[in-house]
Amino acid sequence: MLEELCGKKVLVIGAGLSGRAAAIFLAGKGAAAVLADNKEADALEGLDEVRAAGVELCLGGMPQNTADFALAVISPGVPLEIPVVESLQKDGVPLIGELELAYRCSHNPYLAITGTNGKTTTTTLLGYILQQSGRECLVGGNIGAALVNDVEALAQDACVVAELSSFQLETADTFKAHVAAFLNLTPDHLYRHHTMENYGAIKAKIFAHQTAEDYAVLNYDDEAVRGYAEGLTGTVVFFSRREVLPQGMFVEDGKVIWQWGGECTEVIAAEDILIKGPHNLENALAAATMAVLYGVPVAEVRAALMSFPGVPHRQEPVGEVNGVLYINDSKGTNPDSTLMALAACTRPTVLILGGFSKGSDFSPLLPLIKQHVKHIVLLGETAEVIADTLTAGGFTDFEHAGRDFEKCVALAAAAARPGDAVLLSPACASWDMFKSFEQRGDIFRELVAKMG
Ligand code: UMA
Repeated sequence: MLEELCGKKVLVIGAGLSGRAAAIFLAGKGAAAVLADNKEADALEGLDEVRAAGVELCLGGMPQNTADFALAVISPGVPLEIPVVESLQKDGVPLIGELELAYRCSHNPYLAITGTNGKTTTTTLLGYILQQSGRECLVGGNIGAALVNDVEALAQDACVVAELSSFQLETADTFKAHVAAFLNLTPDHLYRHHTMENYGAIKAKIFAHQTAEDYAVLNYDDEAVRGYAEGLTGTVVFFSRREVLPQGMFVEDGKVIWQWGGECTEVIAAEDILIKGPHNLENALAAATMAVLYGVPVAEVRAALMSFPGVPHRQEPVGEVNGVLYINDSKGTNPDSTLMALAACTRPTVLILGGFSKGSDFSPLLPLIKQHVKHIVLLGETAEVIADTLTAGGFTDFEHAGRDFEKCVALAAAAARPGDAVLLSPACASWDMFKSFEQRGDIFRELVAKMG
């Protein structure tokens, strides 16, 4: 593919992390790369590097004439229903995402993970298991690292561990994973995918093009995910936290068991896994299944599970001040993710909720809020919608912080008593006030450090 693109015009849509990497990569291969973004230069980062690579910029809007492009690479966060995509389609220009571009330039097998929640922890853990066992791998994708620039340089026996979002899978075409895992499916990104059926079907593309030598790893406990097993071309392997399975990875009497090919092996006692909580047990089961299928000996998987410390911004304790534990779960960007953080609460909790609106329904949070939460501070664009949901559900112990994050954290601290926790798990994306959930979590961490 790359030889064909040499000297040809390629359009890259979106000048974020993914688009900049794709444009620089394509320019390096001799293509005439044009990087387009709706934003103007002063609202964008990293343009010097892009210019230095010889990429042409088209800022403040998309190109009007698309007929002379040989290929278009669209960033994951850019919806497909925009005029420039329509124009490209009319002109017959192939459109792919950066994942597909990276895949077409790869020589190594992919171990890929999708699901609504737990992707980042599972991806990081799988990368950790492989590295601890001395296997080279590149960890990237939705986790915050474009893949395209690094895949070509990988050693022959290395693999790619990729966190994949529905946005990335939507524009995948020939992508195939040797081991692919689908962790769970709950409402998210419906403003873009419209229906759960569509959202689930896009995520299930992670199993596309697999053969019997490849593995499709599915969460048996998630009915929707389990349903995708039927008709898959890869070898189906289930993991389960709740049920003893005839084959696969499961928990029995507090022990994680791997039952495969007529052999039964105890992997680890569940309590010896360092990351805690029911959802983390599921993440550990998924990562362990993938590692074992990729050939990592069970003893090495066990050692890694005993020492993996977890991931920043996912239920990350960031400090204890005046007996109050502050927990950064900024990656709680949808109600289901926040539910998991609430399920892991062990102290009376002051909760920070709210952010960019994805049209979510917050009512499923109510039962666990009533169980664990003493007070809520509401933040950002979705504050009113959440307030209405809480009031309708009979929970009125909340207050508003507007769009002032510092005030929000101060209000939460003021409402907490020694022995309590303050949990930042907003159930919303961060984009109404922050660049990313990482930035939101980092600022939270800094504000807590200042209190101490
Ligand atoms: N843009 C346009 N026109 C549009 C929409 C956007 O020009 O109609 C431009 C924006 O002005 C902006 C650029 O597109 O400059 C942003 O592109 P992007 O949203 O794809 O962001 P990137 O920085 O390229 O990051 C993307 C992923 N972002 C999204 O999917 C929203 C990152 O996932 C990923 O880490 C990165 O590529 C590398 O692969 C982040 C994410 O929030 C973590 N993912 C969602 C999630 O986890 O819930 C799916």
